[in-house]
Amino acid sequence: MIGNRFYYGIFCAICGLIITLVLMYDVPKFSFSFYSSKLNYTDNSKSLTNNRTNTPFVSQKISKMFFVKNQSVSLSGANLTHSQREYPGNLTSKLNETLKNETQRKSTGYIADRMGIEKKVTTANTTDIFRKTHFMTISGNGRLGNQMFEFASLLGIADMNGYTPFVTSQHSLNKIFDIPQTSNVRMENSKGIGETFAGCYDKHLENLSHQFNWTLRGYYQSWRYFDRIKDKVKSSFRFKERFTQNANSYLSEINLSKRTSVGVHIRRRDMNSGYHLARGYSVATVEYIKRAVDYFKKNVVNPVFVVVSDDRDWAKRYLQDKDIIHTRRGSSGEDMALLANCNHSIISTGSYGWWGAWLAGGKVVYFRDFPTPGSFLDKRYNKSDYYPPHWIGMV
Ligand SMILES: *[C@@H]1O[C@H](CO)[C@@H](O)[C@H](O)[C@H]1NC(C)=O
Ligand SMILES: *[C@@H]1O[C@H](CO)[C@@H](O)[C@H](O)[C@H]1NC(C)=O
Ligand SMILES: *[C@@H]1O[C@H](CO)[C@@H](O)[C@H](O)[C@H]1NC(C)=O
Ligand SMILES: *[C@@H]1O[C@H](CO)[C@@H](O)[C@H](O)[C@H]1NC(C)=O
Ligand SMILES: *[C@@H]1O[C@H](CO)[C@@H](O)[C@H](O)[C@H]1NC(C)=O
Ligand SMILES: *[C@@H]1O[C@H](CO)[C@@H](O)[C@H](O)[C@H]1NC(C)=O
Ligand SMILES: *[C@@H]1O[C@H](CO)[C@@H](O)[C@H](O)[C@H]1NC(C)=O
Ligand SMILES: *[C@@H]1O[C@H](CO)[C@@H](O)[C@H](O)[C@H]1NC(C)=O
Ligand SMILES: *[C@@H]1O[C@H](CO)[C@@H](O)[C@H](O)[C@H]1NC(C)=O
Ligand SMILES: *[C@@H]1O[C@H](CO)[C@@H](O)[C@H](O)[C@H]1NC(C)=O
Ligand SMILES: *[C@@H]1O[C@H](CO)[C@@H](O)[C@H](O)[C@H]1NC(C)=O
Ligand SMILES: CC(=O)N[C@H]1CO[C@H](CO)[C@@H](O)[C@@H]1O
Repeated sequence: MIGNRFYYGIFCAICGLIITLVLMYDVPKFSFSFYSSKLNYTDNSKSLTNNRTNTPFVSQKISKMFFVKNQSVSLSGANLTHSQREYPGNLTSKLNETLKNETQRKSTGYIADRMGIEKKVTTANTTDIFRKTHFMTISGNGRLGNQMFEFASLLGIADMNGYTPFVTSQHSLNKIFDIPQTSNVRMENSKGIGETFAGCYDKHLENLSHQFNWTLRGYYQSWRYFDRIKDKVKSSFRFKERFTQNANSYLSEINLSKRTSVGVHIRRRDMNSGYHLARGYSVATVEYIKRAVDYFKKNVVNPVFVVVSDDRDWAKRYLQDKDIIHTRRGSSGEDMALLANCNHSIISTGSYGWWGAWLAGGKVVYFRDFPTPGSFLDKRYNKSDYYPPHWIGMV
């Protein structure tokens, strides 16, 4: 009997030890690796969770988020119940809400690799993983000013949706700037998306489905797309060395020391054709430019006006003043760098001047009759979306 009790005791002790070991090892980890091997994921797949008992994970190969069990997943307080498989949409919309809250962003979670080995992480990792599988780019419409709007809005729209924005190294913006978001990533599963109107902020773009990579195919001419990341936009328009050098050497050549420079962009040629005028493009009047010049003479110290125009003869004929300098003709990149280097701006019509003024960053006076009130184009522009509120409209 004593022998039996002894063996029974040893048996219980061994059982207890096994149970303890199993519990210590953490059963869900086991079930995780079981499910994941069944589903045959790639080695770089990662598990993503803020609780050891929940084991959703991302497979980078197929870039979808899966949950291996029917579980209630608590991502910083947002509960989701998952069936066996879950595609990114529902989860990422929760993540989106979650990650935009700074308090929650700091909360911690767990990330597990394929073998179920978990590391404590901040939810920032969730964003990292999302960004590595969700890309957004632009198709590239129009010339420099248009493309700058497209790119700036790309940065903004990507930011709102948690995507990674990029342009290719062949994109024509890269002829003038060294765009930091340059990548030759080949998007799979890319879908094109437009906008309601070129000059109206389109709220739909704040909330794109996370099931696709996106190619933005519109013009997106509104400061509202990128206002909240304007510093990033500004630093992304990094002029190639030679444009900055040209602009600087020109500005020192004309010796503006101790003067406040006001870039004046006058666009006339293409805008002044019957077709364009009929659609609502307009050309700034001499009266408007003189009024804008007067404004700066009254409001800034010792201004000098640096005129960039596609119609220099017109500008020289109508704008004669000791404080007005008519620049030599430069390339679109050189002129943009010059305008961007001025302290303040006067713009006429079109997106090119708009961008010169935006980059310059000082006071801006714009021609309020662009687009022509009541015209076809005017109906497609919401002026309060197009012109930043602190810019000063005049006619
Ligand atoms: C698992 O993946 C490997 C490599 O991708 C593939 O060769 C194999 O057929 C897959 N097995 C199953 C069961 O899907
Ligand atoms: C993880 O889940 C368990 C049970 O569902 C719960 O008791 C625990 O508080 C959770 N831990 C965290 C960090 O959320
Ligand atoms: C999440 O689920 C848990 C358990 O079911 C529950 O106690 C908690 O209140 C839920 N939280 C939210 C925000 O719904
Ligand atoms: C998961 O949950 C759903 C509904 O809650 C249920 O219909 C389904 O059978 C469950 N699946 C598994 C594998 O438990
Ligand atoms: C989100 O969940 C609902 C209900 O579970 C499902 O019908 C829907 O397809 C899911 N959406 C996505 C994008 O996965
Ligand atoms: C993403 O977050 C924004 C702002 O918090 C919200 O308006 C939008 O609906 C969210 N998108 C999704 C898909 O939930
Ligand atoms: C952010 O999350 C914290 C913690 O869940 C919550 O207390 C706070 O109200 C949230 N703030 C906003 C602006 O949603
Ligand atoms: C986006 O493209 C990448 C390839 O660069 C791919 O791995 C990923 O699955 C795609 N994302 C979506 C959401 O389809
Ligand atoms: C975001 O999109 C989803 C699905 O398309 C929709 O259900 C939701 O209402 C949208 N949210 C906003 C804030 O537009
Ligand atoms: C530039 O102009 C200032 C006065 O406007 C003058 O004092 C200075 O000598 C000039 N510099 C050059 C290099 O011409
Ligand atoms: C004008 O711009 C130049 C070059 O960016 C800068 O050095 C100077 O301080 C600015 N002057 C004023 C009055 O803002
Ligand atoms: C697994 C992983 O990528 N963990 C990283 C999560 O983010 C923190 C902070 O950025 C890093 O220290 C971890 O290495």
